[in-house]
Amino acid sequence: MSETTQQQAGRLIIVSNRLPVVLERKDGALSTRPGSGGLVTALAPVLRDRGGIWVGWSGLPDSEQGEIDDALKGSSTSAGYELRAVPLTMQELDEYYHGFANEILWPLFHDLQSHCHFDPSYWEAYRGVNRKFAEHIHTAAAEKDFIWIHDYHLLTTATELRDMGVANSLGFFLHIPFPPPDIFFKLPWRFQILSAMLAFDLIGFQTMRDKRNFVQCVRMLLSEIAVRSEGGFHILKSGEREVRAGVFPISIDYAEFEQRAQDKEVAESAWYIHEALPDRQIVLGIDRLDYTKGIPYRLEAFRNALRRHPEMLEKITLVQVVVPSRVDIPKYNDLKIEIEQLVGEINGEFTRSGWVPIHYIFRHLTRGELLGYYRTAEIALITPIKDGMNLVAKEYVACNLESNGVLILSEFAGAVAQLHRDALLVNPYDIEGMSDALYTAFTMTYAERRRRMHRLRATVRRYDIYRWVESFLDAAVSRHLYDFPVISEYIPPSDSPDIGVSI
Ligand code: GDG
Repeated sequence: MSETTQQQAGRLIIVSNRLPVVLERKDGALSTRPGSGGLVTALAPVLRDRGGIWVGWSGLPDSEQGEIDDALKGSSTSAGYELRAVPLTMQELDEYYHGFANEILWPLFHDLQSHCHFDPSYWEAYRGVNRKFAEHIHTAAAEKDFIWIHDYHLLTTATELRDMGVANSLGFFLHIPFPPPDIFFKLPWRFQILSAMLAFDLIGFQTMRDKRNFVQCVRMLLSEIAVRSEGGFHILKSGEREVRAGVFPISIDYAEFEQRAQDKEVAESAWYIHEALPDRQIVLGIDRLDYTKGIPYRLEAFRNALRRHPEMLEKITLVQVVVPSRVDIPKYNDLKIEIEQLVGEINGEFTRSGWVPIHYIFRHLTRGELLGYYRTAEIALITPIKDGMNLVAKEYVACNLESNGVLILSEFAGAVAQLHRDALLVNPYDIEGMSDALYTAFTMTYAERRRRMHRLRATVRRYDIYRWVESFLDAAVSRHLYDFPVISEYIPPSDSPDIGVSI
């Protein structure tokens, strides 16, 4: 963080749906272990240095608050910042989290309105839980603290805070896409959500596309708001209040991934994977079980490539890891059945003695295993139908120490805005196009792979998670207009996507 920012700032209060620790009950007693992930890694040093609090749900519904607070005390001390739990009942969890957040906002913001379940009771619960979060923040915050709220679960928290008289500077970052007006307007509570968002002071999006969609929605739905653009931001003015909207593409701790990829454990795991799958290229897909990740289309594309390019038979294996997620929601279980059926069909059609085309893994990998796959795979096939950013793409690049990998990336992942020059881009609905990209990757020369991967690695190294945190905080606290590299919007080419190999 810049010196000016540090001088002007109070503490930092981070708010997210979940706390960055995992609470577990063993033999009746609660224990905690640190959570993982780039966000915690990047924010922890800032929280420690500057002093701060992380507010979020503990992960255990219907728990006794005193017991949770006691369990969190130890973690707060070892983390060097305070953890404060917002208690949620099972009913709140069902209606606010599974319901409004994951059966309405998640599908709608990923352009899948047909997956939405617009149950009015979900809205009441969402408002109620956002109010509850606001009450806990209100109790925790002092006058000069900067409050940074994360993600779609908490879109209406700022307006609740303002209603309670909280005048602190409030930042918000949306990790998922923001949809265009014709989709956003399907939301029965579109007016309330959009107006509530204007109670923040700074709103960060992953891409220019998301920011543009948001600004268009404001222009069309809230015509009394004056909008101007200045120094990379859109500034939305309502009376005396100004809200700034900017673009801050999230990233990873590049140095940590690169370092960890060299560990003995990872090297061994990579060696075992190659031993088990000798003389062939490994194509890697890693996704949470989610319909936005485009897994069935990807499997169809792999089948199409095997049918059209017999020289790939026995020379390529797709390792598809699906990490269990939201399995209580029926749509997710349907997706699991669909994936497993397709894997069965494809393996049934092509398997030969000694070669199974798809290795399907349905479980959470350890970090060592995950990095082992990143290091080993010659091709990463990342084809979400829509994705805020997609960190798997960046992690693969950081772990590709030999610079021999090819990144095949969806045009609709946020990461495309930064990686489009050197990845092979695909439309995730275009089965033949993805199959062509697979063949292009399969036959790409080492020199070409190296050239592309070098540039990809340089980009991810330069714009890492630390730069992301710093840019957002600098913009929010010192009201710098913009210090993130200006990122152009990715617009698909008018002919077919560039999957050709440049000379
Ligand atoms: C949301 C937005 C945005 C995955 N499998 C395993 C595992 N992972 C880790 C990866 C990566 C993370 O999970 C997945 O991050 P993504 O960005 O790909 O996707 P979402 O979970 O949907 O995240 C997304 C992100 O927020 C950040 O703003 O990019 O667009 O949807 O870090 O490494 N980790 C381990 N085992 C696994 O099996 N250990």
